[in-house]
Amino acid sequence: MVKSIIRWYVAFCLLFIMFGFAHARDNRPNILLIVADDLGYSDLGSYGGEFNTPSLDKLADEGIRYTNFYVSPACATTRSMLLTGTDNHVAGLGSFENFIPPDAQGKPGYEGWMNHRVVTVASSLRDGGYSTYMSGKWHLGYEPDQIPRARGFERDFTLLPGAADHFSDGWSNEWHRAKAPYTEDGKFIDKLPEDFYSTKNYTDKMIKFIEEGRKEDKPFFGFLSYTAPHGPLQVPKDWLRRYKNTYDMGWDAVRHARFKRMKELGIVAEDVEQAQQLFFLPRTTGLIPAVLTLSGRKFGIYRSMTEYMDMEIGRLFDYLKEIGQYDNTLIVFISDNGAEGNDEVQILAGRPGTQGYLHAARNFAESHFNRIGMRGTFAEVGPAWAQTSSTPFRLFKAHVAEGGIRAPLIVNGPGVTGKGEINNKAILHVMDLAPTFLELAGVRHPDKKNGQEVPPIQGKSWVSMLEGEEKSPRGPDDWLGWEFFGERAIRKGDWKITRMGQPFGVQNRQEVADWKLYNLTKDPAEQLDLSDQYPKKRQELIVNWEEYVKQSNVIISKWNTMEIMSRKALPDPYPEHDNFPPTYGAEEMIRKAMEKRGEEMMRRAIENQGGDK
Ligand SMILES: [Ca+2]
Repeated sequence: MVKSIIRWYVAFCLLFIMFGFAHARDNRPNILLIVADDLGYSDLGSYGGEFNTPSLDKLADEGIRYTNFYVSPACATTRSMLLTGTDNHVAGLGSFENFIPPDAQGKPGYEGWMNHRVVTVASSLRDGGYSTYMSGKWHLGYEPDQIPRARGFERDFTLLPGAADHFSDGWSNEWHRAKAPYTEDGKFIDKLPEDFYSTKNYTDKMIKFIEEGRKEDKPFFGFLSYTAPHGPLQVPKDWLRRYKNTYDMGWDAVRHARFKRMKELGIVAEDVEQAQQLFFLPRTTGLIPAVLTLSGRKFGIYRSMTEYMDMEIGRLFDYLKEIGQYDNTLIVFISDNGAEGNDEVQILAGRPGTQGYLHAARNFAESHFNRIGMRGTFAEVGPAWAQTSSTPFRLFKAHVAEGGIRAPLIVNGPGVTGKGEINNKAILHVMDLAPTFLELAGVRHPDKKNGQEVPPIQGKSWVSMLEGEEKSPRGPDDWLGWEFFGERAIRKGDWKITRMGQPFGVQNRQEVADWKLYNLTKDPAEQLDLSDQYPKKRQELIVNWEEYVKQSNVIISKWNTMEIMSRKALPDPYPEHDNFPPTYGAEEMIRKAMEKRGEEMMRRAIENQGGDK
C-alpha cells in the first residue's frame, strides 16, 4: 500500500514536470504525530490503566499497540530525536540549556538547543511538498533561528519552554524568564486569549491549520505536542472534582489492579513480576486518611488532564473524519518520557533564599488543598503515583530505568496491517519516527546543508513492519543507547545494562554503581542483576556502550548533577520585568548568601574532581 503510494507519487512528479499540472492532487498520506507529555506507560485504558481514554483506546483497537517503544527520560532530549532521527547528543541536547556541565560547554551536541547541523523531518517534508504544522510545546530553543518556523514548520502555535501554567503565560519553568514565551506562525506573541487552556487551544490551532491548508491540496504533517499531563496539575473547573475521592485508597491497590489488567490485555507477559515499590515510599496501609486523600486528589487531577486530552484527540479525529482525511492519515501517538515522579519546583527553584524559589513561592503560593488544580497553583503527583503510572517498571522520568524510557506507542493509518494487535516483539525508538515519515512520504533526508555534512539518521524506518513484511526493524545485534545526566544504559535484544548511582541517579560521584545486567524479557522491571551469571553478555553490552559514546559524541562529565545544579542556582543576570524578580528589596542579601553557598559548592566540586570517569 505504502510502496504503491510512493510509486504513485513518483509518477505524479513526472507528470507534473512533463505537463505542468499545477492542480494535480497529491495523494500521499497525511502524517499526524500526537505527543503526550510525561504520560506514564500504563495510564491509558488500552495499556491497562483505569483511565477512561476512549479516543486513544479506539485508535489502539483499530491500529497497533507496541510494548517495547523507547524514548529519552526527558522532554527536550526526546523531542530533539523525534524531529531529527539522530541521537540527542548529536542534535544539540546532550544536556539541557541550563545544566550543561562545564567540561561539555561549547562542545558540538551540547548546545542546549536543537543545533543547525541537524535537519528536521519537518523541513524535509516541507521541501518535499507537505504542509507542516505544529501546535504545543517545543523546548528546543528560544532564539528566532531556533523556533518552529525556523526549523521547518510553516504554521505554528508554540509554547517555547518545557512547561508553563496551563491557563496563562504567567510563568514558565525557565525561572529566569518572567513569563512563558509563545510563538504563532513564527512571531513571538504578547498575550494569550483570556479563556486559554493549553490542551484545548493546541487542538483548536491544529484543526485551524489543517482547515486553512485544505485549499492547497497538499498532504500535511502535523505535530500536536500537548503539555498534558505535565505539571502543574491543572484542569478546567468542571473537570476538577471528577475523581475527587477515587484514589483515597492509595497507590498499592491501584498498582496491583493495573498489573493484573496489563497481563489480561497482553501488554506484559503472564510470568513476569512487577517492580518492588521504591524503598523510600510508604505502604499505603501505614498512612492516615488525610494524607491519602490529599495525594490521591493530585492523581485524580492528573487523570482528568489525561482524559481531557483524550477528549480533545477525539475532537480532532472527528474533524478529520468530517473532511474525509481520517483514513488517509497515519496517526502516531506516543508519550515523550515516563511519568514525573520528581518535584519540579524543588529541582528548579532550589532552596529558600534562591531567586527561583522566591519566584515560585510568590507565583505558586496557592497550593491549598482545595485550590490544587486551579490557575496559579503548582502540584505534581509525586514518586508513589508516578511509579503507579509506570507499572510494571522501576522508577520514572529522568532515569534510564524502564519507568523513565519506555512509553506507550499506538500507530494506525493507511498501510498499517494487523489491526488491534499488540506487538511485543519489535524494539522501537523515537529516532525511528523521522525515517518512517520520510519513507512514507517518499522524501529523502539531505546529505548536506549549507555545504556542511548533515548527520545521518540513526533511527530505522518502520514502513516494512507496519505493512506486515517484517516483525521488527531491529535484529538481535542492534542496540540502543542512553546517557542522561550521567545515567547510562544499553538495550540489545532481551538484554539491558544500566549504570546508575545509589539510591538511584548519580547523586554523588563516589557512589556511582557499576554496570548491572537484566534480561528484560523475563524481568522487565529490572529487579534481578544477572551480572554474575552472564559476565560475557554484560561485557558485550559494555562494548556496545563504548560504541555508543563514540558514535553519538557522548561526553561523560566529571561533574555530577548536583554540582551542575548548584552552579545553576547562582543568581543569573536577569532582565527587569514587572513582578520579577519578586524579592521585595532583599536582592543584596540573597546575592551574598548565594555567593557564599556557591563558593562552598564549587570548592567541594573541585575537590571531588578525581572520582568516577
Ligand atoms: Ca515530558
